[in-house]
Amino acid sequence: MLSQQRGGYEAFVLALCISVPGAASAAEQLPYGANAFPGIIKAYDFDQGGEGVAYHDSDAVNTSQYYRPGEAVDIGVRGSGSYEVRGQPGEWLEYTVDVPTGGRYEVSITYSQPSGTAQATIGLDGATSLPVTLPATGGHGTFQSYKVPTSLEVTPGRHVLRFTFAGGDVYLRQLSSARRPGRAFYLSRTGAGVKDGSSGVSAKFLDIVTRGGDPPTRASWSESTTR
Ligand SMILES: [Ca+2]
Ligand SMILES: [Ca+2]
Repeated sequence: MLSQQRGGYEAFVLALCISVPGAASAAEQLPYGANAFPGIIKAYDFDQGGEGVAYHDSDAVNTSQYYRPGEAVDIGVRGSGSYEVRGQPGEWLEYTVDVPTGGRYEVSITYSQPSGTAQATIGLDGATSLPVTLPATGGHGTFQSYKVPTSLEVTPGRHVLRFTFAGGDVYLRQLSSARRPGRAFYLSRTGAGVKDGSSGVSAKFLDIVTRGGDPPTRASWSESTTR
């Protein structure tokens, strides 16, 4: 009888441990906003999960204390009243993105950069890393949209998009995406890829070179403007 009671107690304690969300486990990365391709991703709608999981910030506080004051990411407001993330080189933000329809997507970045150029990278699922050079906008309160020259090939399903502040003094307001028309798959001796047929004679070809693994863990991207 005693052993039965003890067994019941242990089972009860075990059930308690199981039912406590997140007990003694690493922070889980979860979406904050309903981000999707195509669509607009507000910079401040980065994922939940905190430092090192959903973002990297150089200190532990949101110095401006806007919108999500409990996070370390620095969210401020300039100009028209829309919030922006104020980045420093090395900091990054991740966004869980749902993609109902796969395809090739153009990504545009709305940002401000007072003077000189800024650098950023856009990553997808820890693999793709597109370097981006952002022209100056003339002031932190002057925001512009810049279309990333290389499109992203995105499969249907859930992905994680990473924006990294790589250089400059960027205030990031949003990322927007639009699906490109006229795409077609091709196979060649050098690999499989996607042909963008929407730009006529100067059609660009995107070669995807996978580096092993199933599914591939990393990919490098190269473009040429001739067949
Ligand atoms: Ca910061
Ligand atoms: Ca901070």
